[in-house]
Amino acid sequence: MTAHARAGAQAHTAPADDGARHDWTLDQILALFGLPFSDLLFQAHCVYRRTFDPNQIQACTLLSIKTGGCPEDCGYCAQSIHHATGVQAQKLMSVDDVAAAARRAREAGSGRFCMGAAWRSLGERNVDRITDMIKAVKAVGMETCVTLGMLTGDQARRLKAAGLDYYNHNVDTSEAFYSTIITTRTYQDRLDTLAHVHDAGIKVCSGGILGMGEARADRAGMLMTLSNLPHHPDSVPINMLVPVAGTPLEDAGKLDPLEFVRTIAVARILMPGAFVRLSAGRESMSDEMQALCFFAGANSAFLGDRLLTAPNTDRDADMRLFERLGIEIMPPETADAAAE
Ligand code: SAM
Ligand code: DTB
Ligand code: SF4
Repeated sequence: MTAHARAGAQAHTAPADDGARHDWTLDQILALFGLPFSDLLFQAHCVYRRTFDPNQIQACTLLSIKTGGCPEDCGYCAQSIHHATGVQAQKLMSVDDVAAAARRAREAGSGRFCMGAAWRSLGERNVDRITDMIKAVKAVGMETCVTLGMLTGDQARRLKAAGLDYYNHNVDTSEAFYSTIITTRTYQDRLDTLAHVHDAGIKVCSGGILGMGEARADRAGMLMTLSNLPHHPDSVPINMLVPVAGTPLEDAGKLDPLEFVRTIAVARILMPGAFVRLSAGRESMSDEMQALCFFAGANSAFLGDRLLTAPNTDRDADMRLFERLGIEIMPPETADAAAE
């Protein structure tokens, strides 16, 4: 472990919520958003350095274990049956195929393997296959994350018993804007699943999407929800909308890249101990924009050719960018220690 990594890991082994606030008001968060850009980035970067090594990022790999055919109507999603996007529905993958994909990801240097299913909720008949997948990926030596839609408390406890590390369940946007994007479930449904996940002792991964036509107050509202949870999420993915033809949001328009960077910076200030992930949409970002996001406190990314259905940035291009920035990929064992 490098000295930097050691310092980062040690600083982070303090409880993630140590000294962090859970009582942010919307006005206070909007005041952060409204700072001069350099002041905001300076403040975020100082917070970042206190908790993490700013020259290391965590590498995660995504795999769609069950694609398409989802009954939910999320306005951004290629996998909803409500939108004609041309995505072919596929059955739940076999445990062997998932384990083989995890081994390839581990060999490519990834520390966390995130398995996504296009489900509204986890069906009882699939629980055993999912727990077998979790055990198989753990056996490869990777951290496990799944995102399977809504969970009951009992299901969350069974996933935990199988060794699950993280559950991804995004609030996606502010409570006020939510019903503009999704009508088939409520914001409270999302919060209930997050509570089940946390209560079962699984680490929470929750964030959202920017560029869906929301206002700055919605971006601030989303971060207020996340940072005022009883425990901050351990991972906060911030996705830039990947516009998908056939979805209601295909023409949502481009968000100002500097506003995206501001959102990363505010997330870092509000949730100092979280891995803030620069998630979907990196393919449409310039190297300079990504560099600003890393400076502002983003310290996790999906590597590999694909996200779930959308393409991701080319691995070689990512490696060249990290080299130009002097950023190392966090060794999986360091990422594990930092996440404890
Ligand atoms: N069905 C599960 C659910 O919704 O929780 C898990 C999979 S779902 C695809 C995971 C997350 O991916 C969504 O909550 C959303 O934040 C993100 N996502 C999906 N489509 C996206 C898109 N086109 N652009 C950016 N993010 C997207
Ligand atoms: C998250 O916040 N982003 C990832 C992961 N969690 C599951 C998914 C991004 C999906 C991008 C669109 C697609 O591939 O279909
Ligand atoms: Fe289904 Fe998840 Fe896509 Fe919504 S985001 S349509 S729940 S796969």
